[in-house]
Amino acid sequence: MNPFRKKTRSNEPNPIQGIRTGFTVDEIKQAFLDNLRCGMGRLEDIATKHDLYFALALTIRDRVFQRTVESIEHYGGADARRVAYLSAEYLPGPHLANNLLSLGITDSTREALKSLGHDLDEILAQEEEPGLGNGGLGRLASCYMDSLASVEVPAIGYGIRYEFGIFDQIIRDGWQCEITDKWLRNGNPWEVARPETTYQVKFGGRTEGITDEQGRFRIRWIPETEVKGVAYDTPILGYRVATCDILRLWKAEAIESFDFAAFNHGDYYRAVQDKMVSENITKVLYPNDEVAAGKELRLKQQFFFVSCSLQDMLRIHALLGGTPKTLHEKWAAQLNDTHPAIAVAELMRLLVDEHQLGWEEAWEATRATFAYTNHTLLPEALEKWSVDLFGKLLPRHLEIIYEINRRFLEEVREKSPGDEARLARLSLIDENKPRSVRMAHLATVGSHAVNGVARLHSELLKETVLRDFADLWPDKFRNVTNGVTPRRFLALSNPGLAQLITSRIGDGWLQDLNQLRHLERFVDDGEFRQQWRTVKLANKQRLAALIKNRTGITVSPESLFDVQVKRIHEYKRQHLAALHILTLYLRLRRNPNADLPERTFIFGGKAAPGYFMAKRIIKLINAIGEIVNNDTVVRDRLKVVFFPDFNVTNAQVIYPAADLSEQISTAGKEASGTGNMKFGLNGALTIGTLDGANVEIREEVGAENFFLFGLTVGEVTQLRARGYRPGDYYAQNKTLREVIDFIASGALAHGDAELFRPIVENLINDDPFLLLADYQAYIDAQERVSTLWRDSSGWTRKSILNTARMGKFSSDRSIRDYCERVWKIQAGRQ
Ligand code: NBG
Repeated sequence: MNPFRKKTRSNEPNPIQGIRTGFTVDEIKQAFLDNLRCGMGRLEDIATKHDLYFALALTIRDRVFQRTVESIEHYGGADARRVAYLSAEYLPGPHLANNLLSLGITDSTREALKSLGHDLDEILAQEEEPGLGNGGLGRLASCYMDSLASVEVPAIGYGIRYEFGIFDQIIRDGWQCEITDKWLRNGNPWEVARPETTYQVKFGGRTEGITDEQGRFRIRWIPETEVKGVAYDTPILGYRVATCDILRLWKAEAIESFDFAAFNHGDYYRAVQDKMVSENITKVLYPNDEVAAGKELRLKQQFFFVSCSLQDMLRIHALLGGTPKTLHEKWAAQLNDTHPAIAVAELMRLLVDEHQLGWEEAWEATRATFAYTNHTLLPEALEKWSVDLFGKLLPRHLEIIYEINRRFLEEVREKSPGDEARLARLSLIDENKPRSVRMAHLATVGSHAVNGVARLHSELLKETVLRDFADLWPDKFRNVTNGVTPRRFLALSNPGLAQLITSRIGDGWLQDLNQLRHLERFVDDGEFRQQWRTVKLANKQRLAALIKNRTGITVSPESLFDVQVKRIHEYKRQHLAALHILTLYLRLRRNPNADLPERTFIFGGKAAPGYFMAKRIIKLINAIGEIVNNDTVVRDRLKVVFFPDFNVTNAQVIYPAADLSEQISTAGKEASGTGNMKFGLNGALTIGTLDGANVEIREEVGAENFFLFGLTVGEVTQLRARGYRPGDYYAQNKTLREVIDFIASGALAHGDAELFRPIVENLINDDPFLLLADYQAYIDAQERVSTLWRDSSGWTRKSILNTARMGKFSSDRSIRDYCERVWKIQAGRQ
């Protein structure tokens, strides 16, 4: 019997009313008071901000869980295939405001609280966001969870419940300092522990061949250690629909009984040590963005969460009446980059070793279950694990990978006999010392579909990193351009603009972002333009206040807000923007009357703690800020701000305030970018290269509404082939030379010429990301920005058009694309 199946079915999203789950002002008010007393044990008069936040979170959680249960009942009965999104990272942002929005009770909640003398916004500000990811990849996973629920696809997002997420960044003396992220310190009202939904995960040891009771030869894995994974569920509500999906994160715990022997012998410490070692697995997120860590603990994390998730999927499948062989009929599992790629070998192990399937049928089910999304072409991010480490930690999986490889290369040999070079390129094992397992190859071979995250990236993927695979299986490759959720990144972040838009075209855009096109009717409406500018100005005032609060710097909301927020990476070229600022600075120093519009440069982003150049780029930006912001000649014309601790919460204030969006990576390096979409949605104009999704953004908004500059991918390749000599650009471009000499002089470092020497020498002698080659084109494009900025209504017109034409970049569209092109699932309730 299917335990999920509902006896009676109601399509009413919220059939239960009353104080526990009702939506009226009075019901919310009473529930909040009840939770303060019965949930928190607090008298209202002495309740702290945290008490108020928690009581409200519990109140809203009841209303969310009401839908969770309804959803489980509904989809338990449906024959629908469900999605398992496997991702080592998630960046959901604060939950409370988003849940209010999804339920449609923001206003009634505000009113309920107001009647009690409390301010909703103050309470919302209490929430600490789960920083369980590094950057774009983790945030994309959360946008996709939001959209899966909103377009009504049953799904579980599987991941890791890191006790410490991405570090908090503070800036001290211009340098980044990392502070441990204790996000769970005040408790987390949004998760429910499921102490009975647990799985055992094995590590290390050895394998042996045995003959089972039926006389069949089998492999048994005798592990060295075992840990337990415990499920923690967070409900992810769809916007204004009955569907509620689940984010299921695994926490590692010791298997209590495991070291009983030590305990019994009085070695209490050893027994406890075992517990500590087990729990270490989910202790902390690796803070590297796009760099493979290569650490044993990281491989443990990957295997740990994948093994728990697959065991969970098989259990749910069995509950629904399925057999292991038909897993793919009920589950579509998406590998978010190669971090969960070990799933291919683990599912094979579970099917063959534990469920006694034959190799062929297991392989068929495995391939039909998985699809793989590649998120980067950067060589340093392509995961490889040394065969030694792999064999030590996962001896059975290494055997399975060898067997997958043997059969795969056999197939290749048949198609291209004698082509040994091709075999070596395709192999799952890189034979160069130290021998290693290529995770992207494992993911590609073990999946029925492989996609990149923007059109250009998907093309380059087929031409470079996975070229031989694309030759072999052209039909396996497709593109799904990334998207972002308009709920969080427009409705929640920018309520002023959301209201203005809705006042003109209704609120259908929240579920169908293409409806923003209707705004085009108003581009020449003077009143509308004025309202558009008023909203932007208010958003800039809000950000200016936050900047003042966080950095002490005063910026003018009237100035052009020129913003670059993203992880700090050389390929993203924050230092190219720095060269531009210094160009303007030196120009103004020479000619204080130069006609330059007032600009505020705002940077934000974390650097991996071990990334030397990235950390020095942060210092450079802060050093420029110190000079520029304190220079009496220049400081009312230019301001430079490094906004500390860029995260989802801060992003929600920054994107709506931007006039100009900096998307200036070296062509071919940024797989997609998603910040570019969030800026555009909030009416910023983009200055950018033909890279990632910029290409499609420009296509959508129109070339005349986008500031394009720089070498194309083809030109980059040609330039490198000819032999790139950055020194020539330095020698030939006087302004560029002055800027670089200025940095080299030590003028930004109180005379210390050493501080930025690594950056200067890197640029002049090597410049792997072609800053010097793109410098002049960038400066010229920035001139065009300044010219347009002086024409305020011309700028506003383009700003409106940018927002109006961002429909394609909704993550709802991306999820529908995945449903159609990859998962073969129909969105929407049947
Ligand atoms: C990042 C890319 C971005 C892209 C996000 C989401 C990794 C490995 N890749 O360009 O650099 O937008 O993924 O797809 O983090």
